[in-house]
Amino acid sequence: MRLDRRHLLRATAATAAAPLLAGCDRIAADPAMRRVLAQTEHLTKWAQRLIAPRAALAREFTEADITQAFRPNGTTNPDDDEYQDMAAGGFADWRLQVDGLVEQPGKFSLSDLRAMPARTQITRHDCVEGWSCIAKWTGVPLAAVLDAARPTAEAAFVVFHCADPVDFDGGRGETYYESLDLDEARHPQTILAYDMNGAKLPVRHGAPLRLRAERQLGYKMAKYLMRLELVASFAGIGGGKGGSWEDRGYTWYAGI
Ligand SMILES: Nc1nc2c(c(=O)[nH]1)N[C@H]1C(S)=C(S)[C@@H](COP(=O)(O)O)O[C@H]1N2
Ligand SMILES: [Mo]
Repeated sequence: MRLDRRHLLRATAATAAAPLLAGCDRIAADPAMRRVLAQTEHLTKWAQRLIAPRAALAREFTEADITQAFRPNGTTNPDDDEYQDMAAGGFADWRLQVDGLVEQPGKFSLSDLRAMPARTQITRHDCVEGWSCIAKWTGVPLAAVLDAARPTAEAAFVVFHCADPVDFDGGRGETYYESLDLDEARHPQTILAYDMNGAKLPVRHGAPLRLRAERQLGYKMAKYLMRLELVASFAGIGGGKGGSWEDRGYTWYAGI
């Protein structure tokens, strides 16, 4: 029997996505929903890795497909003094810190990142709230940044630390964070984007740098990046589930 990728994905996506239209906050609070998400996660990850090679590309679109008013979501202007100061200075003082389980920790300015290899992709962003938008993203492949930092043999995940304080569902002084495993981090369409639709990334969409991981749901795509931390596990980071939304019940593997 030939496995039909579309069918399987549609089946798993339907289970995972249908009840999610209710919106981010309510789902996270519902224990039944948490169980559904936990069960579906294993099926989705298993199905995707079985039928789609890990290197498979997410669909790319044309300029004509770009959504005119891309919807901003979650934080749209971080409520943080340090961030506001950097924004006022055009992010000249902003640096991306890369540390944790790496041989070469370091800091990258925007011009450092712009001098590295670049990739442009027109892709669709899917939020679990039930909306999608298409945009053109340009940035440095995360693989290139990892090559510069040289993760150690123990490193298994990249944790993305953001500037914005979490203000949903009991955020207690934490800032937004997310994570990917190293396979997903090194996927060719996983980029740290500094441009959107041919212009500087606007603040509402994550200036000066945001993650694009095109085979994952919207909440994985951390905006307002400040620090990449290479880790062996999520223990001791936030609630220990690998992301601010994961700590509130969302699945860590958010493949689409
Ligand atoms: N730092 C940070 N990143 C974030 C969020 C957030 O609130 N803070 N929201 C996530 C969610 S749920 C979505 S759908 C997308 C929204 O990206 P956009 O504002 O460019 O549409 O960002 C994701 N990344
Ligand atoms: Mo989202």
